[in-house]
Amino acid sequence: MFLRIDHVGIACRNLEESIAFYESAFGLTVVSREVNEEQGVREAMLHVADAEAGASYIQLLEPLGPDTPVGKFIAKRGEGVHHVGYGVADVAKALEEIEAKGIRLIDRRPRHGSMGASIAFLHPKDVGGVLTELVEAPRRTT
Ligand code: V0V
Ligand code: CO
Repeated sequence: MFLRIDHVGIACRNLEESIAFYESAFGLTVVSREVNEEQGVREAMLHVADAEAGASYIQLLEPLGPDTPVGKFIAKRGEGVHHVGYGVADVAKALEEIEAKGIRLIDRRPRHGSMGASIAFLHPKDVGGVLTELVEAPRRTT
């Protein structure tokens, strides 16, 4: 069902400071910056590697406020790994298959994600404490 790890999401208090760290420590490059009001985040994607199954990224996430998923996460647990995003070919189909296994979905239908992707989250309580995201990259136009 999973094609690759698309990204690992990391909660941080200050996006610009975290970007500067990843650039200087690991030489990663920012390929996208977006504000996603629906998800309550200001985020940046840093490219890690390209593979046949697609690219992989680190996603740095700064909360837009305390009453957002990432804001609540940082208040409870501090900065750190927030979620794992797996690449899938078809999010809607993957959601159906996963729900049939009795795993709780946070999103019953795909939402707008970074860089034009369709995304959906699974509840961490049903995935061993790991917030899990499905990512369907936009179709290539070239
Ligand atoms: C919360 N919990 C987590 C967690 N966040 N466990 C593991 N990983 C996380 N990231 C635990 C928390 O410790 C509590 O456990 C329990 O879940 C309930 O948490 P809460 O603080 O009371 O918060 P809720 O229930 O209001 O919300 C938790 C959920 C929420 C996971 C439902 O954060 C959510 O809907 N997340 C999905 C959307 C999201 O995260 N968006 C930001 C990334 P205890 O203490 O009761 O044991 S946006 C993104 O990735 C984009 C745009 C992209 O990739 O393109
Ligand atoms: Co994500």
